[in-house]
This record gives sequence, C-alpha cells and structure tokens, in this order.
Amino acid sequence: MNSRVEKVLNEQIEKESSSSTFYLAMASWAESKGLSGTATFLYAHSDEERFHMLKLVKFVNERGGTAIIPGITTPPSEFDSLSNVFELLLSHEVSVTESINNLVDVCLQEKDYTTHNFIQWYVSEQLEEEALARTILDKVRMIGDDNAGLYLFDRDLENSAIQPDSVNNATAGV
Ligand code: OFO
Repeated sequence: MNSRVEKVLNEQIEKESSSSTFYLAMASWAESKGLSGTATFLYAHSDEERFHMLKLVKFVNERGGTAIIPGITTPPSEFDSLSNVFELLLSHEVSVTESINNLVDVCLQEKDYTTHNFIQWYVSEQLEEEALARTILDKVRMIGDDNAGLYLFDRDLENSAIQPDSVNNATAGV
C-alpha cells in the first residue's frame, strides 16, 4: 500500500476512534442528567463511529498495510448544556469531514483509485452526519429552556437512534 495513503488512513482511524470515545462521554453525561433518549442516540452514535474505525482497520490490513490502533485520550466528562453537546458534536463532524476530504485529495495525488473508491462511502456518510447534527442543533436551540419541548425532543431522539443491531450486522459484513 502507498505509504502516504497508509499514513492518512491511519490518521483517519484515530479520528474515528476519538469520535467514538467523545460521543460515548456525551452519552454518559446525558444519561446522568436523565436525558435517556439523548443518551440512547449518543451511545448508538458512538457504536457507529467504532464501526467506521473498524471498516478502515480492515481495509488497511486487507490491502497489505498495517493498521495502527490508537490509544484512548480521556474526553471531557462534563458539558455546559445540551446545546453545548450538539455544538461540539457538529464541530467535531466538520473536522472529520475535513480529514476525509484530505484523504480523498491524497488518494488522487497518489493515483490510488481503489482507496479513493473505498473512501467515497465516508464522503456520503459525512454529508448525512453533518446534516443530522445541524438539524438536531437547530431543534435544541429552538427549545431553549422549555422543559416540555425538551421532554419531547428527548423522546423523539430515542426513536431516531440507530439500533445497535444494525451497527453490529454492518460490522460483521465489513
Ligand atoms: Fe465517522 O462519521 Fe462521524 O465522525
């Protein structure tokens, strides 16, 4: 595998791993605040990021490279508010999109069209994740301090969480 492509793929593995840990910390915080729907959504989102990491690990190894499994950096355990959580989530997703775009760029420079093709799945995924994070953040801002609104928001988010089984099945198919 092209060493420059391998390096950026390993950087992406680190990014996805840190997304998973970051969202796990957010989920735990939401759970401790009694926001069970938000916690369910964020726990599932954390699992999804782990799936993104695994997909990259397997791709690197299958193509003759060496995937590097990153260590864990302790994420924050306290957040100012629910809107703070989703602001951080959105800005994190924007930074992940930038690193995916950089990965695409390196693939083209190195003429690695196989990896370029593989990474298109992440390009589409980032579009969806950014859009979802923006929609949720807009709703949280709209709710403000309205407790009834918060209750409904939390309940709706629980229903929109990705079911862990679908993540597990997708992982099995990597
Ligand atoms: Fe892996 O998509 Fe979010 O970070």
